[in-house]
This record gives sequence, structure tokens and C-alpha cells, in this order.
Amino acid sequence: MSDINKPDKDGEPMTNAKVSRRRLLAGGAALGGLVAGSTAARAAGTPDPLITEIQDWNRYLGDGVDSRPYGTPSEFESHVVRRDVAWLTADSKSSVNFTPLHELDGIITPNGLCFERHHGGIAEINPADHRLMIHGLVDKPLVFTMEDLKRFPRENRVYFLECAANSGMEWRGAQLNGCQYTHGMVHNVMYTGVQLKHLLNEAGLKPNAKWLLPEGADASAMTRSVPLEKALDDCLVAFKMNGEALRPEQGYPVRLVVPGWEGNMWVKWLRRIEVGDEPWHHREETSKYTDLLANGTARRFTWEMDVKSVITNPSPQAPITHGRGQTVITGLAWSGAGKISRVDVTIDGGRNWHAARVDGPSLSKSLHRFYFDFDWDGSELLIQSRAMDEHGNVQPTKEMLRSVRGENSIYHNNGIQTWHVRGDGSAENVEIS
Ligand SMILES: Nc1nc2c(c(=O)[nH]1)N[C@H]1C(S)=C(S)[C@@H](COP(=O)(O)O)O[C@H]1N2
Ligand SMILES: [Mo]
Repeated sequence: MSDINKPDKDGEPMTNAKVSRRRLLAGGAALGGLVAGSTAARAAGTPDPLITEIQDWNRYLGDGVDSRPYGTPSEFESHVVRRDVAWLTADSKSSVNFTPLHELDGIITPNGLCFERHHGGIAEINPADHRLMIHGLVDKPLVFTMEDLKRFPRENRVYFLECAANSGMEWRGAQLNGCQYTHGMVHNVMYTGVQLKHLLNEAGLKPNAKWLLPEGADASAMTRSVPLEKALDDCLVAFKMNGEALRPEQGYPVRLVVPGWEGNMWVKWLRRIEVGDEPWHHREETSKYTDLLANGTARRFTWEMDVKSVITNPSPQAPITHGRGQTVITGLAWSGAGKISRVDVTIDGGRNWHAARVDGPSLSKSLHRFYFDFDWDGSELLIQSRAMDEHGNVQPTKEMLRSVRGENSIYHNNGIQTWHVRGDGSAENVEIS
């Protein structure tokens, strides 16, 4: 993941564009004005065989209820899939793929489209053979079966999971051409599970207990140090996502949910939690999961995900195809600190900001959906979104981020994203200079 300067191979989407706002707007194109006479529907009366002729699907009986015992999307949606970038990692077992954010709406990520990140491939576990052990600084070490876990009081919570490396390839400049690749290491699902604190209380914490070491049952046996306060606050041990069992790639039969904090702590295939009095020294945590600063020092234990947003449509993979007139800009905003209180959108590279409309549930540490409805006059646009959370944290520009953290970082890039929309509706990943 760290080598962001590899050449474009196999037609992978890349860009390197820098755009000057002054040049772009020098044409004096009117932005955001009302465009007379363009509406979102056409007048009836013009001959259209799709109205006047009976179509096959209108004439013949369709498949019966026994044909799709587990439903899948329409064949016309077959392009809506997770995608990976072949050159990012050496092999597919320790790799990542990306959520197709530009194809989704609302706030929930469908289970089959949640991005995947694993270090040792997908563990396939029969839940009858799965055990979760809690030991270390506890009164009585315990082993739970899946059945045992389901006897504790259950809760339903919607949370986003964002990999700390999301947008990591964009630190040095606009790189990947599509929000799926620049921002797609995030998903948002409703978890059903039990509070970790109930399980810890069952085992009984010793007075000097301060840290947890959750471990996965996969081949990478991934471990992370999690401070006890977080575990007792809002962590879940979850076995359902969006109502059904976790998918194998998301940690079936059980994973840790660490709301608002970086994805690497959300241990999948959770098999063991050791309780200790100090953090463990992980090879990865000290080398990878730190943010290298310009002066060579590193930020460590940066667990909370910062306030962030991205416009998902239009975007490089989702151009405007309907021409000028009534147009919907939409996107996602989130914060590891709580709820999103406000999202602003600009279509002129930050000269004018407009309050976007947040629609759908506004839940703490969850994705929020925003819309900005406007009349496009067909001129070039530089579109950006800027999120603010309930604690007053504001999403920074990439320039501001770099001035504080330099360009050597990979993790925690929450900078404002710019898409350049051309007159033909196509869009490109750019940075404004
Ligand atoms: N056991 C285990 N848990 C794991 C990982 C892993 O490789 N093994 N990857 C972590 C990382 S880095 C991330 S970003 C999230 C990704 O969760 P997802 O695959 O559901 O998107 O899982 C975390 N939990
Ligand atoms: Mo991650």
C-alpha cells in the first residue's frame, strides 16, 4: 500500500491532474443559475416504442417464487461490484477491494458490496466449531460458543467502518480516478450483537486491567491493542450485519465492532480477547499504523476517524449523462466523533459554499447521506463537499492537511476531495492549485 507511485498498469484508473481554479473559471461561465426551459421529464406525445409497443416482459409470465431462494440483484446491475486495484498489493490474500460508493444511495452498504480488507485471506469457519476465549487479568477465564453469545442482551447499531488507509493513495496528489478507489474503504451496516462489556463483566475484570488484545481466527491471527475504556463504552461483539449473518469476508461468525475508530481494530473471526495492563507492541502498529510526519516523527495511537465527506455523484465513474438542467449532486459524510451536523457543497472550487440537505437517519458514527439540487448550465464545475460534525470538527483542505502532516503519511487522509466536471458531464479527480 505504501508505494503510491507505481505506473498505471492494466488500465487501472489513474489521474494526476492539477487544475487552476482561476483558469477554469476565467471563461466567466454562470454557475448555478436557473436554466430556462430544461426539465427533468420529456413531454408526452412524442412517439416512443417503449410507451406504444407491448414489451416481452409485459407479455410473458416471469420466473416463479421457487427460482431465486436467495435473491441477487438484476442482471442489469452486474457492473455494481467491489473492485480491487491490482498494483496496490503484492497478492490478493493480503489485500483490499473497494465499495462502489458511486452506485449506492441512502446510508446502508449492502452486504455483498462492503469493501474487504484482510491480511491472510478469508477464514471459512463453521460456527459450531467457533469459540471466543476471554482470559488474562480476569477473575475467571471464559470460553463462549456462538450459542452462549446469543444468550446475552442484543443491540442493533449502525456504524461506519473505515480503513485508516482510505484515501491514503491521495496524499501526494490526485491519483485514482473514482470515488470507489479514493474513498471506497468504508462501509456502513447495522450490526446486531452484544456489548463487549457484558462479556467482560461475566469474566470479571481485575483492578489493574487497562488494555485488551483481541485476536482473529484467520491465518494472519491479527491482533490489536484496544484501551479498556473504549471496550466498556460502545464496543460490540457482532454476529449479524443488516439483519443476516455476517458474511465470511466480514468475519463470520463473529467480529469486534469498535465504533468510530480505525478499521484495523475491528478484529474479524474474533477468537480470543486477552486482558492486560499495558498495550502490546505490535509490529504493524509501530511500523504501519502510525502516521509519519514531515519532521520524521510519527503520530501514534490515532484511533478515531476524522470528519470526512465525498461527493459520490457525479464523479469519475459516474458522469452526468442527462445534459444541462435539473441535476442532483449527492455524497456521504461521516465522523468518528459522532453525528454530522452540516455538509456544504461548492460547484465553483470553493468560491461559494451552499448548505447541502442531509436526508435519512442521522446516527452517531454512521454514514450520512447529503444532496445538493441545482440547475446545471452545462459549464465546467469544480465540485467539493465539506463536512462538519456535532463537536465542531471541520473537514480540512488537502493543503491544510499537508501543511500539518507533510506528504509522508498514508493514514487518516480526510482532506476535501475535488472532482472536475467537464461540459460533456465527464468527471476527473483533480486538485486545485
Ligand atoms: N482477523 C482479522 N481482522 C481484521 C483484518 C484481518 O486481516 N484479519 N483486517 C482489519 C482491517 S485493516 C480492516 S480495515 C477491517 C476491514 O473490515 P472489512 O473486511 O469488513 O471491510 O478489518 C480488520 N480486521
Ligand atoms: Mo485497515
